[in-house]
Amino acid sequence: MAERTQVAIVGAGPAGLFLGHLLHRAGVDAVVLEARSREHVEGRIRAGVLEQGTTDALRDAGLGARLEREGLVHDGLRLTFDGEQHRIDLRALTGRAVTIYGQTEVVKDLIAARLDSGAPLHFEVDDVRVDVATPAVRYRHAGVERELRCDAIAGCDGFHGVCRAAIPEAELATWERAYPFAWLGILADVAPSTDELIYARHERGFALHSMRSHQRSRLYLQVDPGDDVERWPDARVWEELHARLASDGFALAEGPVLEKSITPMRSFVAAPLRHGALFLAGDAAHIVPPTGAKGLNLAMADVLVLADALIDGSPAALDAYSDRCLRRVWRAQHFSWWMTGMLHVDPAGDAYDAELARSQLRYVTGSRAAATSLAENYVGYDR
Ligand code: RFL
Ligand code: PHB
Repeated sequence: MAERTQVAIVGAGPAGLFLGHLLHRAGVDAVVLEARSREHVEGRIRAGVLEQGTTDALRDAGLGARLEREGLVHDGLRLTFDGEQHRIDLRALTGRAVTIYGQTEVVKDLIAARLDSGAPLHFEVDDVRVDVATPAVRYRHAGVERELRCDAIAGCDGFHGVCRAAIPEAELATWERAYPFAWLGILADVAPSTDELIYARHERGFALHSMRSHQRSRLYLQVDPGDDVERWPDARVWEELHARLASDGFALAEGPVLEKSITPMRSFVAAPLRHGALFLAGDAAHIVPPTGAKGLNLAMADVLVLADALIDGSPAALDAYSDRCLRRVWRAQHFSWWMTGMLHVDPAGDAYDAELARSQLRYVTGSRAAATSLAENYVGYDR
């Protein structure tokens, strides 16, 4: 069966769904194709921090109602090291703040908006094949072979998707960094023990206290990349969190663990983001380690630029897409790599590495200039 649309969007993560939403509002037809089920996509626990630019964009696109009610606005964050907690006042240093609102909630809002609008969104599609020359996307849905002809293909299918692989290797430059650690994350049914996120560096490794609401805490621990959740029973996770987050006056409350998983950490960039009629956006084109809370925000920023280019439709606008995104992408790459190095313990590192990290932490918490640099990157730097 053959269909036609203006933009074929592969992937219903935040990038694909937000792009579909922006195009629909501008009267551009698109079909969103997603490999997984709606339940799976809505249940995946991932990012939690939205930059002000991201929340502004969601509001401008008519998606602000629940975000406004349930999002937690944070004017600062905490850095704990050597058993002391320090505050970075994001608002005072930059005039901006971040909002804690789970990626799952963003995705639920976007799916609800798309289904309400009646615009096409197909879950559980199989065997997606991208034909950049025609251009078309071929796939199977409910056992039926389909062809979607289009003017443009948006590759929003994440790091493990098929779109990036449709670009000939010789046409794509890639940059990559692997890290000798991973994050074990838990979602706990307990009120957060802190009113702002705590990023901690401890000699036993990194820890992060984040949250999803006034009742739900999200916490992370640096673990070995080869580690297994089976080796991390709840009691061991809490013991390690107590040790690494410890500081004067801070007490960590425990609660039932609702979810536990291990995520590897990687930095990756592929460029250019355009190959003929195919445009890559979000994790399909670039990955950052989560320490800087940038991945979701970068995906949303790409898509804002891509939607404008596709709506404009001129060769100049489409040509400018890749370079316009890559400036921000590389700033976020550097910031995420830098935060990761400062806050984690490299198992192959030595005492010299540890002293450099501690010195850097003293500098960013002691110097207004250094704190401002961290803060302006954390809230989102887009120039
Ligand atoms: P996604 O979310 O991976 O969505 C891609 C979608 O494409 C589908 N797909 C396909 N569909 C059709 N055909 C195929 N062949 C397909 N192959 C794949 C997938 O099923 C999926 O639905 O990419 P997108 O939209 O680019 O969004 C990127 C973000 O998800 C990601 O950058 C963030 O989650 C990263 N991240 C964080 N980002 C932040 O901005 N702030 C944070 O605080 C933050 N914390 C995190 C994070 C990521 C984490 N993990 C699990 C990697 C914390 C963690 C632990
Ligand atoms: C989260 O709440 O999941 C989270 C917060 C900050 C990060 C990464 C993840 O840097």
